[in-house]
Amino acid sequence: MSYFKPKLHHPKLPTNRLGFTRRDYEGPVSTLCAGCGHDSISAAIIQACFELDIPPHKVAKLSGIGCSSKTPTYFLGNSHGFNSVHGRMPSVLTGAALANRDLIYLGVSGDGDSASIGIGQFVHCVRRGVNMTYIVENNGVYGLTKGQFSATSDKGSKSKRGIINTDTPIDLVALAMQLGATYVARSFSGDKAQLVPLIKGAILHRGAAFIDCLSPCIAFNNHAGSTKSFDHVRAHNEAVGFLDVIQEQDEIEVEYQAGETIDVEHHDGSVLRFHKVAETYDPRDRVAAMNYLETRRAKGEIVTGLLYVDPNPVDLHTHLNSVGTPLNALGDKVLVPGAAALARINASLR
Ligand SMILES: Cc1ncc(C[n+]2csc(CCOP(=O)(O)OP(=O)(O)O)c2C)c(N)n1
Ligand code: SF4
Ligand SMILES: [Mg+2]
Repeated sequence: MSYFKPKLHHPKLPTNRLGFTRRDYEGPVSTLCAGCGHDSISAAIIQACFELDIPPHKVAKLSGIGCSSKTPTYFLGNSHGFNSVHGRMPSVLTGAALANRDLIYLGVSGDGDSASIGIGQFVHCVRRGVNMTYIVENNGVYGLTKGQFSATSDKGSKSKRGIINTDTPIDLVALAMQLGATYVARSFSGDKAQLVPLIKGAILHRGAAFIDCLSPCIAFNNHAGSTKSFDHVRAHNEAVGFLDVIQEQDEIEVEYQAGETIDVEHHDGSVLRFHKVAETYDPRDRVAAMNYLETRRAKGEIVTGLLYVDPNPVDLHTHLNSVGTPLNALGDKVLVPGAAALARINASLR
């Protein structure tokens, strides 16, 4: 059950360029456990959409099943939404994106939803280059079904009941890079300053954007011995850099030395400005990024930030040369071209 918030708010709340307040991007009150990392990710999505001046009706949020997949109910209450079947969000999102390229597609999933039952759906959606922002709220357990290990649980990590996981984990970030995602990031629900710009950059990116967001489950995976607890992630978090998303109307206030930053320009004039922390890190170099990830992972570090970006992404619509107009806006003339056109097509195939 969801609880609705009162509509009244302070008349002086800041508004964005569309005249909307941050509250216009919220949804009903969350029913997740108080302190769940997933709620912080919802807050970051709200902030990102507010700051990007996105018209709420231009967003479609899609999810599978799980506590993480419940969260789209709690943000963007004025947007389109589809809560699908466990592990099946990617195919529903792909279909929706093909039918209407004018919407912003936001896929929200869990580590169980995407790395366990939905792994087949995940890999094909990413490798096809669907233009989307795909966020996995990764807590290393099946939270909704009370704490079983998921496919992202680290080998050697301990469950709340004291069982040691013996399986090798799936690293969704490494997989997404290998599969050709053109924007890949990892973040932490407890680091909103890092997460909000990463979500903004993903939304502006015209290709398959994937964010693996560590999001501790306080009910079933926040104990000593877990590698997805708040304490463990804070202690092992190694950021490769931090990101500023600069839109045309933004003023750039701070000057940086050449070599410290890398700019990635988007088709719409916005710029992703990557400030290096790891000196030699270049998020445009996929092979080096994969190597860096593996090297650091072997040392027990959790690498976060913008890990890889292709400045010139090519998406599924381009691959398929699909029609630019949303299918529901095509008139009868295009959809029912008549017997002569059909005869021409048939003749060309003989
Ligand atoms: C086909 C199917 N199999 C199993 C389930 C039971 N189930 C519901 S949620 C879930 C796991 C959710 O884990 P995750 O995606 O990590 O989300 P979290 O709750 O941890 O955020 C499972 C196994 C289901 N609903 N449907
Ligand atoms: S069970 Fe875990 S994942 Fe689910 S709402 Fe509670 S803290 Fe969040
Ligand atoms: Mg989970």
